[in-house]
Amino acid sequence: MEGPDRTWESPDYEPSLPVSEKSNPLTRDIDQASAIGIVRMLQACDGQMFEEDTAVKYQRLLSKQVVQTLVEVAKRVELILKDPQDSLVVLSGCGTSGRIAFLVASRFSRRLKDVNQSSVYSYIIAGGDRALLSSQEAPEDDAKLGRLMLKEACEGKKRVVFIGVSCGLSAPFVAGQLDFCLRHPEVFTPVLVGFNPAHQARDEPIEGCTFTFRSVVQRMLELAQSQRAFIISPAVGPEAISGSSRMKGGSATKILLEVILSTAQAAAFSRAPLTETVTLQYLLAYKNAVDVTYSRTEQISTLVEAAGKSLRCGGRVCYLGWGTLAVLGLIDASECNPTFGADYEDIRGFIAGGYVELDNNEGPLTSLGPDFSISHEEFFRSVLPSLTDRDTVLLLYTHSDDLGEVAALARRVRERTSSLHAIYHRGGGDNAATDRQEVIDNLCSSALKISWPSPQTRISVHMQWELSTKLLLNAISTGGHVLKGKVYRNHMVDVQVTNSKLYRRAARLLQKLSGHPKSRCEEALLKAIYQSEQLTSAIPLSDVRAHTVAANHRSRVVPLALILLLTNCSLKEAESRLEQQPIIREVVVVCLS
Ligand code: S6P
Repeated sequence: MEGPDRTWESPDYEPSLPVSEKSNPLTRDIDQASAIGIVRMLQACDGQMFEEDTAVKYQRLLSKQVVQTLVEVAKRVELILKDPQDSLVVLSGCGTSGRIAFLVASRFSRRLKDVNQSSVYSYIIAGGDRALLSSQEAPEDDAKLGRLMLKEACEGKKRVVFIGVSCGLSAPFVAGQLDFCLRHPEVFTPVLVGFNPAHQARDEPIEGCTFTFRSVVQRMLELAQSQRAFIISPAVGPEAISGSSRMKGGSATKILLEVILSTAQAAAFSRAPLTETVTLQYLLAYKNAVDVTYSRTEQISTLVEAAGKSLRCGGRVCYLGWGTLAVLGLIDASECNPTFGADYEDIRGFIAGGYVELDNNEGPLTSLGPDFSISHEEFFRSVLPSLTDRDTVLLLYTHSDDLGEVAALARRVRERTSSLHAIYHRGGGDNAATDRQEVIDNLCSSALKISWPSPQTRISVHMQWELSTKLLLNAISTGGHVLKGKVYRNHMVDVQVTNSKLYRRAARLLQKLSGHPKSRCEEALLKAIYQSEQLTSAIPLSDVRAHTVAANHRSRVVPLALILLLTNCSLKEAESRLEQQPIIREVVVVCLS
């Protein structure tokens, strides 16, 4: 059997880029693959998360040093769980990292409540709760905001374990928080979670600050020697779609945070030993979850095909879920806008019980607009009446959900579209097909049912189901958009340019695809952002923040800039080309040939 492809680990492979921004050699041709081909590529890519280190360059998820640090951090959390007075464990991040922080903090808070323990977990997401459900990329650049939100969350606390997540070791918001922790060592133990080696942390100046992400990491590395700060940054390999850290980055974040909190909680309340062996067993349980999920390649590809078909013909994909699986649906849907330039209606999530079930800090957000309507009732009211065969609906549930309710919902949806599918997880030994399950099966055109054996460790089987569901939904939304032509090779060509990281990524992509120098590519990007044939001196090249603010009101700026670069045409002509051929991949192919 062939060994894993380790091309990306070579020092000559895209040497100027950190791992999280490199393009993955495994998915170079994903844009031309069939649904099943896409799923196989994603499987290989996700498999890289658990590859062993070669002792040369990168720490990996299962590396001894990573496991050791996980144990040490869990011990700090254990201390807080045992003596929660005036103490807090804060999980924080931007975009997907903040959403996963929310998911994990909520789950573990609920667990504490169930055993009558005081709550110690809290989450912070850049941009506040609206960012749980929609793309809010600008606050990611705001280090001061990060610091203020952390300060507010920790008011009056005497001991705080702060876990800041930035997959790319790049978000100024998180750098600002870590810097704040480092300035107050009497209260804070800072922990950084990300997926690049420390020396690849971003070194770009941060507005209004004297530090960069990298300089913060350097300070942490010094303190790490005496265990006053911790860095957990294994490489998980480049993302399947370059830079799309919602995928492996999000999955690995979920794994690491859950392993820390699960082992800490087991140690605090069940006197379970907190050792490297136990921690490794937890990690391997997640590896198993990935393997079990991808053993259903054919069924996953049916779902990808259905999503692609709907998206291609202007239809929608709706995830209707229960409990935390529904939260994963909401998260996955929210990420399609910044990644693929998708409209909020293209892929939408709904959760039984709406905001009561979501249980977010700020409560119901429905007043913010139609994209914040998330309950099943809202789905019935605003989506169901216009649902047709062009649309795909996916039910997400487990055997502990109310199957009567699932069946009733399936019946109503089936009256409007035949593209109704289900993802259903059930526990070991529960193989009896209930009447209700049979009803659901008969209504659905496909049902991906996974029976999970009882886990060997204390890991909650629900957390494995969640990871499995995350992988499936990422495959469906990514695969669907690939089939729609939203990806060129393995690049997001219709990415939003709404923060400095995305702006830099867009400029790099233009250079790569057009072969033109950086200055010319930025010029084209700015023409597209400011809708201007001639750039005036009022638009200084260096003010990236102003550009990202302006880009907030524009769509398809990267495709436009690319056409400008490849054809040398006017902005007007480039726009008309895009009008005629909305499949961006096709436009790129034509221009390149
Ligand atoms: C990525 C996602 C983004 C990132 C966010 C934070 O697929 O759309 O919202 O999560 O930019 O990135 P990082 O590297 O700080 O975790």
